[in-house]
Amino acid sequence: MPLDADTLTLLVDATRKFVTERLVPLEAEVAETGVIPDAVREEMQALGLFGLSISPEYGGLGLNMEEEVLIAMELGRTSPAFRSLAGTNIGIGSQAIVLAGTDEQRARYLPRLASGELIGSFALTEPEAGSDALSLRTSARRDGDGYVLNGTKRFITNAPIAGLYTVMARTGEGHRAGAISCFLVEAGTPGISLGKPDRKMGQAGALTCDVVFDDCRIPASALLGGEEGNGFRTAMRVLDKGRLHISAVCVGMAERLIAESVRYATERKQFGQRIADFQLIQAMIADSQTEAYAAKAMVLDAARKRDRGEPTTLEASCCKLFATEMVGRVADRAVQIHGGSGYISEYPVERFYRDVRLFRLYEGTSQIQQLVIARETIKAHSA
Ligand code: COS
Repeated sequence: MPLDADTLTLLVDATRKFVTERLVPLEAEVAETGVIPDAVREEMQALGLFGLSISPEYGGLGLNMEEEVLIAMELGRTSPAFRSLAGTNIGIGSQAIVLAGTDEQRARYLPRLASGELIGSFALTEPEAGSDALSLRTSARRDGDGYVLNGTKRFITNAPIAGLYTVMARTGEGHRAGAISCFLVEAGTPGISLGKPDRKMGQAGALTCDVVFDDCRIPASALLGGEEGNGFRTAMRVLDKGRLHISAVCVGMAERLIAESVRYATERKQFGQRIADFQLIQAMIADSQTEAYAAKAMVLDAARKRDRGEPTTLEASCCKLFATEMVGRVADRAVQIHGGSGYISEYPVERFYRDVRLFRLYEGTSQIQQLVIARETIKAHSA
């Protein structure tokens, strides 16, 4: 059930105000310390940001995809670490439960994920299984009335603060989807240990680390949906939504970078005039604006299609490929427009330039999106 137009406008405006007045002033501090203050998390909880798309039945706001991407665009206008904290709970940190959980699993976890009391994380990637996710090695061995997990997960977003890990693990042999199952593993279960926080190029404050399972015993009730063999397909469906959400974040970030570029170009004077008056600067602004608009139109179109219940694997990958590459170009132009000032940390574009690099890597690299797009296109034309 979509929100009425007034409520949606109120929510978008409230998010924009929160981003502008509360988060933007904290960007430099979070980049420096790598820590998002607890008070900010509480304010994000109060705004409902942890439960945007989770059903009201479980305490969320129940936004459809079009509404969610509009909010994600607003959150994209600041350091990605803030979005990462809340966005994981409505995306890859909860979607497997939403899509394939039992009623009991939904009732147990979704209300606390929606409120932000519980932080979720998605544990698919491994040291030897990145793009080739099907080759993951973490095993879940049936043992008595439960399973025993062994293996290492890598670059797991929010793992250092997560209360719940959605873990894809092998319950069968071979490079095939039916060999992978999905488990809901609670933090603090004996046999889980965390690696050191990853030191990254950017996105300070968005926490990632290894999660290691060493004879970690979990109950049979941790098996998602109560059925083995659906873990990989569920993970792919989770990513179909996640890729659209990330694309929306890229649109917001591009709009912020354009705003920063215009601000600088209208203040900075060279050769006796504002650099915004030079056509070569204007060309960069025009290219960035055009590309951001194209990405926005794509994301909204794909989100509406998803809301109509149509398959959007192809569209999600098209959006992820275009929007993440687009924001990389926009960030590059933003630095160029700032000249030498764009290379020093006093201006946010230096930080955003590093932050946006991750968008082309996580939730599937650009090359994986190309592969999915080509496969889906060839399939559609061969049908
Ligand atoms: N929705 C539902 N099911 C899907 C799907 C989707 N979007 N994509 C694939 N599947 C299913 C396939 O239908 C197939 O099922 P069957 O075995 O029943 O036929 C199964 O999953 C295996 O898919 P496929 O044959 O395409 O597997 P491949 O190993 O060839 O390729 C890719 C899968 C490369 C697309 C996948 O591994 C991938 O997305 N890798 C990137 C992983 C990633 O994004 N990591 C980021 C970590 S999370 S931050």
